[in-house]
Amino acid sequence: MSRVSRITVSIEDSLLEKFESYLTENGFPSRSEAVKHLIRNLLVDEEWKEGTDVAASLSIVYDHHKGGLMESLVHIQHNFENLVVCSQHVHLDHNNCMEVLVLKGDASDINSLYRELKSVKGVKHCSLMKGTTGGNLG
Ligand code: NI
Repeated sequence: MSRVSRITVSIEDSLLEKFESYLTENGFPSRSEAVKHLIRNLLVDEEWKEGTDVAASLSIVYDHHKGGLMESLVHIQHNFENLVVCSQHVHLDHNNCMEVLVLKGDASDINSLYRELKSVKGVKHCSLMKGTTGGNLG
């Protein structure tokens, strides 16, 4: 287990009040846990700027009756086959399907895959959840 340091931060009262509200609304047990959460989010944002080894999940919702749509989505995924760790297809109802992809690799490649998938005609929703492999977060 890594050593823990105690730090002191000077902060304006008005900003601290907003931070305390954030803690309460988001259920953090302490200021320390909230600060660690925010720092890790910031570090993950930085990982996506440098971008050599990141992880993400991407979800797509579409109507599988649309002609050529599924073929286009599969074709694009095959062009980025090195990024796709796994995928899951869920039949949401009679018409709509959801695909969830777990991705790992270069951030710019993952962003390219996201851009291509969300722009396919007939895709109802496509979202990218930027994550991390966790290796750089201690
Ligand atoms: Ni389906």
